Amino acid sequence: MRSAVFSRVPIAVLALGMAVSPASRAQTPDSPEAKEARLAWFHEAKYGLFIHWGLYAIPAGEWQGRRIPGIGEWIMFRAKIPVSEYEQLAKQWNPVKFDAEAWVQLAQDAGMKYVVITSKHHDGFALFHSKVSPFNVVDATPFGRDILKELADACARRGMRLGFYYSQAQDWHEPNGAGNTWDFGPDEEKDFDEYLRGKAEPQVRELLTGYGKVALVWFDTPRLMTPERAQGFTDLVRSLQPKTLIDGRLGAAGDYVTTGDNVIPAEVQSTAWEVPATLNHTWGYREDDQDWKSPGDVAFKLVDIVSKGGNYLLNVGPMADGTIPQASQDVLRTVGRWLKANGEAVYGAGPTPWGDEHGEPSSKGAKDLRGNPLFLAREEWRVTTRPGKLYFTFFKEPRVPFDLPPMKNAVKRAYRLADGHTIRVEVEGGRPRLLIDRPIHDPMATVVVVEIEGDAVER
Ligand code: JFZ
Repeated sequence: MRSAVFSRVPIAVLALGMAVSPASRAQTPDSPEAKEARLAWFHEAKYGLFIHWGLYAIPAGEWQGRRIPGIGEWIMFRAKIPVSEYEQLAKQWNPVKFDAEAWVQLAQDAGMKYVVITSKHHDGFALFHSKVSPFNVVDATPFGRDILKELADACARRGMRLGFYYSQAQDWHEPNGAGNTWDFGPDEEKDFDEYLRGKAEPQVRELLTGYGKVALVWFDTPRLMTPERAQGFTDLVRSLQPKTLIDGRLGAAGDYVTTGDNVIPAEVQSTAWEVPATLNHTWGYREDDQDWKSPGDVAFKLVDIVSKGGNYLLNVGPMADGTIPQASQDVLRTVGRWLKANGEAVYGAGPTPWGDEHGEPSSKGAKDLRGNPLFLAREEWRVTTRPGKLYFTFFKEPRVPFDLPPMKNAVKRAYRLADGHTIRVEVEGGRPRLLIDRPIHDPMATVVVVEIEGDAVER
């Protein structure tokens, strides 16, 4: 009998839905608890190294003597290069100076806590030994080494989290992949599911079964990605490595929001988010783009992003010989040295309890290029938090005395994070203010820690 009853019960229970014990619901990979558990390292890490590397590093922005404008990794698309010509680049691929240890060392020197590399970008070339497509670094090049294997081993040896960027939808090498209309015609007429079943899903399975622990999969440009197609990838990742994070560009909600390229929200965001950013104006290496962000700009953006609850995934585009441009290494190492002394204000830190310091919408209703209300950003200082501590990071000389934003909490003491130097606090009209020594200690950015009564700010 029970069974008969039982047969009705499951549907009823499912219908009731909520009858499932919280414990068992928490077990499902898509439960909020499981997601928060997956995100724990991400919230601690804050700062990662993005690596765009592939055949496009060979032309480096130029094709048949012509400079092809735009981001370097899109040269095949911008110059409408036929597959038959583009895949010849594989025969030239021989980055003999590639040293996975050196790359992970750079990430560590830079103060970065995770690395995400392009396992396959839109051009369809795999930087790993794929058994489902011969268009890969081991089978199609004189180099013949599995770059992701070497990087995964170096990351594992050094305790660095590794993630894989994978272009799940666009694949300009495949007749049924999205994006190559110059060889294969309009996407709408392609058998996209054949490409997903025949290449994309099997390659994601290879990445999640052959390269150790994968911290995250960074999907991108979700063209033609219906909820069903996206769910196929979600189920695949969850079934193979349940702890692996999925970014926000799969074509369905991932574990966190991915903003547009180099787009930093104006204010604090309540959900987990990450901004993918360039150090110059391209992801893949371009010989002619030497317009690098300054260390001060990178440090500001990092603290600005953390003060708004986000993560910063900052990119390098290695050259075809396997080395990372010295200029980008120098910027990253300079910020890394700053983080050695001031990392407490960044790693695992929470967003500002205030926000006025970020700026305000234009009072005159002015619009930005996208027609959104213009936001007048302020960049003098930012606040990040830990229980009982507020980290004020000054990027410009503050007005002194510096009035602390309104809070009910009493101030216990204040000091400079980098060297512990005491900062005098005075209370004027019930409002605590800091007598910060001038000029500020580190012109790139100086952090003053304010210890308060209580864990969190009470407004
Ligand atoms: C994509 C790629 O096309 C590009 O090559 C690079 O890998 C970058 C990280 O991601 O470019 C995008 C994708 C989405 C947006 C902008 C650029 N967007 O949502 O604004």
